[in-house]
Amino acid sequence: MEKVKKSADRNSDAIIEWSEAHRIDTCFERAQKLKPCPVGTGGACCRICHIGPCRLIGPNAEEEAVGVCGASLPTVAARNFLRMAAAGTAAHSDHARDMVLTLLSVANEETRDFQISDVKKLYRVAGILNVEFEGRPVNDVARDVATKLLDDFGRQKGQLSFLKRAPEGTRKRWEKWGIIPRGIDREITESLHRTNMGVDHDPDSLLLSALKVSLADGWGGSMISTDVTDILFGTPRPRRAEASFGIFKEDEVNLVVHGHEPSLAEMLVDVVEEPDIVAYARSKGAKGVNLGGMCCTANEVLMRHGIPTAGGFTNQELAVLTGLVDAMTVDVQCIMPALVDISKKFHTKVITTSQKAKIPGALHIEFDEHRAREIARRIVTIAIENFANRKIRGSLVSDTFPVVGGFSHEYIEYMQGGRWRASFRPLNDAIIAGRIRGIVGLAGCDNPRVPAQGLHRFLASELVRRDVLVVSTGCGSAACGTAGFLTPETAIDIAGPGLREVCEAIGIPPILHLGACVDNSRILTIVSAMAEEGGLSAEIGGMPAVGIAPEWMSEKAVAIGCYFAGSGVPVIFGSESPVGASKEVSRILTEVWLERFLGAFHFEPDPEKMLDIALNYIDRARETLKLKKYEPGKFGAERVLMDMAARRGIEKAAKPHLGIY
Ligand code: MSK
Repeated sequence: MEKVKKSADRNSDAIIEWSEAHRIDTCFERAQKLKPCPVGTGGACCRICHIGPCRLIGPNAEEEAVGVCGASLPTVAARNFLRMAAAGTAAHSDHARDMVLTLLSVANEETRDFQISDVKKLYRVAGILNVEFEGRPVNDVARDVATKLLDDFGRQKGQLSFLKRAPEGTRKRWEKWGIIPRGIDREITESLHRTNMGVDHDPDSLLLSALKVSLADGWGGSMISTDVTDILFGTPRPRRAEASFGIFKEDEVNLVVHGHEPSLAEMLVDVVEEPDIVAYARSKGAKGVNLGGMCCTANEVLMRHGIPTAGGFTNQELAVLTGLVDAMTVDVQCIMPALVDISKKFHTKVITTSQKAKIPGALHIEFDEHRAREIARRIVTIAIENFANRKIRGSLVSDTFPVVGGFSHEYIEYMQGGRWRASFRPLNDAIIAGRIRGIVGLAGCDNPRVPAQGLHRFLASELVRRDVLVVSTGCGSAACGTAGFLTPETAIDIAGPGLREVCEAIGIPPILHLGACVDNSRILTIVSAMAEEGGLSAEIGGMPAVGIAPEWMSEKAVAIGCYFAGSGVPVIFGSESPVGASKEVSRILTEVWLERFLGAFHFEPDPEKMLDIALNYIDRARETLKLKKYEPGKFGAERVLMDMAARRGIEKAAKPHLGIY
């Protein structure tokens, strides 16, 4: 019988086999040994007070089971779900807050190690926030932008600044159902209060709050993080990079940046090239310092600098198992504490860098944006000095896959018409004509409880085969990247005929890597722009667009799913449902949310069924919009797509104005 693979990625699988042979446990073995709690999995465990924990189980649990206080199963499941959404929002938004504080300190010239890289983006955001920018010093504009964005965290009344970027129809639905978020921190606090013992017991009300707090993530924390990071470090445009464990070099110092916050990683990109640092590495017998990424910090520096990635969440321990990682910095979110133990079997230094995220046994060097370069140099020096300590050569994996990343929403607009005619018109027209069937956002984590990365790869390839344009973020992008899917050639190899034509005309892959998990906010911007462009739905709801997180595991994913569903995009999550114990809660997430917001939240572990649900939503939306029925290879009338030559012609002829590029 063929052995069931623990990871769909052949390089990961080779390292897992090596680890098993050497009796070193990784998340894959631990996932096998430690089965999920059958009560907690479906949301039937209430542990918000210490009369319990209460387990609401039994044949008629939905109708009859109650906790000691009388809380029903739907109440408990909805309350657990809201807490997940609130925690996810808190994580993204606290990351965003740090980015805004960095922008403020740059504007106030308290740090000279960072500058504003994208003044045009700063002006664009200033325009959205009604901050005057014409003729003013850049730092003054940046200070006002940062101050206004900080207000979004603590606002008590009113609404978040970026909500106005959503189409009017979408906003009206939020207003009707009372889910307009006021301030980010306020919504998180209120969610925790609501779910406290003895407060909100109405499942519908609790779930509306899950939408409200999650909108504060998507249109607040995540969108702020994306925009401010672009302002500080540059708005991404396509770059070539490499993916998988072969990025580690035998003859260079390998330093890995892992987590989510990009500021230290940005400084490291610069510092590893400093002549003194290179000379020091050479003095220790290495050819230089090779920077690589992991998880979403990787996505941030891949998108902006083409730094190679070793992969997503489930690859973090496997990177150490190569024996080639001299140091790994970890900031916040998705960092396995097991890294420290596994690193002790090798020589790798695990360096925690956030005051919020410490791990016993790790070296702690706290990042401070005011001393960014000094701290980055210290970390690189530690990595260099550790190069000579390599003792065990771990699993041998040497190949890499080419990747094209860097598709910001600004670049996607630009690539459809150049600097002077940037718009979403060609994309809308291609959808109208049936050349592109619809769009799927393939996002979220990879997971050791399924053949890791396998569901992402299956769905990505099956969707593009059926002419669905895929936009990917987070570890979904890593899964596609380490499969070699993130290249324009993928369009020729596997895309359906309509999508292939579009990709060939523009020169893009059929799977567009949009960035880190906070960059799911770019998808909100894209679907809003498509609605504004006309010809499809006038609001986000009703677009032939779906979100899928087939291997999700983080609470952040729940917040992302909720802000998509609340904005009008149906989402399908893999694995067992965290509210599966309650039929009523499952019904509200799917049927009731679909009716109210045109978005729905499904949980479906079977990837074939996920695909069917997604295509069904897309085809139903096409039908409702009275678009041409999708038939592979048969297209209706549409506008002519701009190829590169036509675009250059327009750019030469046009006069400059304040465009994005
Ligand atoms: S890192 S949240 S495992 S996408 Fe953003 Fe990956 Fe999921 Fe973490």
